[in-house]
Amino acid sequence: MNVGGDAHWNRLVVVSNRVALPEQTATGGLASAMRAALQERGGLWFGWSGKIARQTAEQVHRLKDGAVEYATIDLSRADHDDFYDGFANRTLWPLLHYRPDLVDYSRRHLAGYLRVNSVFADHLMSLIGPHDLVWVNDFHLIPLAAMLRERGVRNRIGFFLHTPLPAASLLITLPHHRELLETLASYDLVGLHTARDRRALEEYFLYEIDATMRRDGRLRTHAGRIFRAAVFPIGIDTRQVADDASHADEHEEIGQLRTSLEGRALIIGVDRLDYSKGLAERFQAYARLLERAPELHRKVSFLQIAPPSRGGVPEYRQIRRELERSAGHINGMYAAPDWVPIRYVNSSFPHTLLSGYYRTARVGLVTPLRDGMNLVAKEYVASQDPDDPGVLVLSRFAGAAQELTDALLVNPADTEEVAEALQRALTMPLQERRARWRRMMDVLERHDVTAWRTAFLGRLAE
Ligand code: GDG
Repeated sequence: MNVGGDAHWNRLVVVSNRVALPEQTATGGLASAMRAALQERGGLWFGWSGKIARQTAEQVHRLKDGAVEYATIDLSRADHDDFYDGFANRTLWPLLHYRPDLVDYSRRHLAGYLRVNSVFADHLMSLIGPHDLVWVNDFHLIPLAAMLRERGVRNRIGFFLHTPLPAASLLITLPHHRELLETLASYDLVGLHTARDRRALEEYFLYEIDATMRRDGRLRTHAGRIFRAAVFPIGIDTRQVADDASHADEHEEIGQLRTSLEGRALIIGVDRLDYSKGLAERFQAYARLLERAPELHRKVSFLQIAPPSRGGVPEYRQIRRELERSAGHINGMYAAPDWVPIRYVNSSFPHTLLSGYYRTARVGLVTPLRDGMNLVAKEYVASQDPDDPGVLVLSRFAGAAQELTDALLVNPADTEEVAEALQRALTMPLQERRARWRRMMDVLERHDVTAWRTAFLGRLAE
């Protein structure tokens, strides 16, 4: 492929904390996007193997699959705990999701984060060819380009942040924020999901780092580094999701779900079990709906799929306990011998099944408190039956709300507003559902995941 008309850059090197190896099914949108980009032009995917070993990176595991090569390293227990559970998931994740109250900072975790990034840099150095285009993903690896530059790497290096980026006034609450965030200037291109995130980055560099904005829109730091921040909202494989959903009837499980509903309208939520997803608030809003609309009793069912994640972090264990209590409480209040208001499921399902579940649901309920994008919102829309589509109720604080303006947009903290939106969604006339769905589907067809990675790589190669 000739990205952005520049044939000079040939191989693609993708770096991310986790690598989806060929025999593993690429679960999230990110993994499948990266795999497709690598298959298209050939390249290397480097990252953590997902395994803990006696020592970090004792050896590099290499694997070749057609034009794509995989190189992964193990982490020691201490490095994993400080870097991944520690600084990435207990410091950066809550900070980037506007939760300074949950930020747990320690010098030890920061040191572990920098240590693992520098191990990544040491290994990558010898894997990168002079004409490779390097694409680093996500908040685990912010300082990687700076470390590669220190080691003499002069390739084009791009970075994509999959989370939101909060305002400078919040970013500065992180101890040593400058030491960390200024390293973003070592990339040539920093991609973000929304204009709000880009503004936050620019504001931070202009007012906290004394950078200047050049006439061509790039930022220049006082040290002379020049880089661009730009918006690339990630998309999904729209056609594939729609196709999977239209064949959903072939799966026994979809039939079983339909039968179990006995004609009730289904509301669905699908999220990693994470406090940023607003699940506790969502359960409250559903309870409020049942309270204010007794006529809906026995007529609706809410299915929340929430596969647990990051079990090594205490906040995640706590939210899990809280949700179990809340679901139990709501069912205890409203359930009847023949009706369970909330079906709360802590396991994960293959994508093909998920799209069938989405299609079965009259309402997609996606109410994160903050989300970089939120692919579930997009998958829900793409899975609908064009003749009888469901309604998306979407948080204003998901990046997806910038594009899916025909969803019913809500503030997830406003229980009353979410309950009202649910009620409206459940009673929305077919004509309005179709019109809203068509406009959202147009957006998803135009801006799918292929368009996303082509735009990012094109800009990087420019
Ligand atoms: C981060 C950012 C940003 C969910 N349950 C199952 C399952 N999933 C899949 C969904 C979807 C993906 O995982 C989740 O993506 P999201 O975007 O909703 O959320 P994060 O995991 O937090 O992703 C986010 C994203 O990166 C991309 O930039 O949008 O803002 O936080 O594709 O379908 N997949 C399978 N079984 C499940 O049970 N197979």
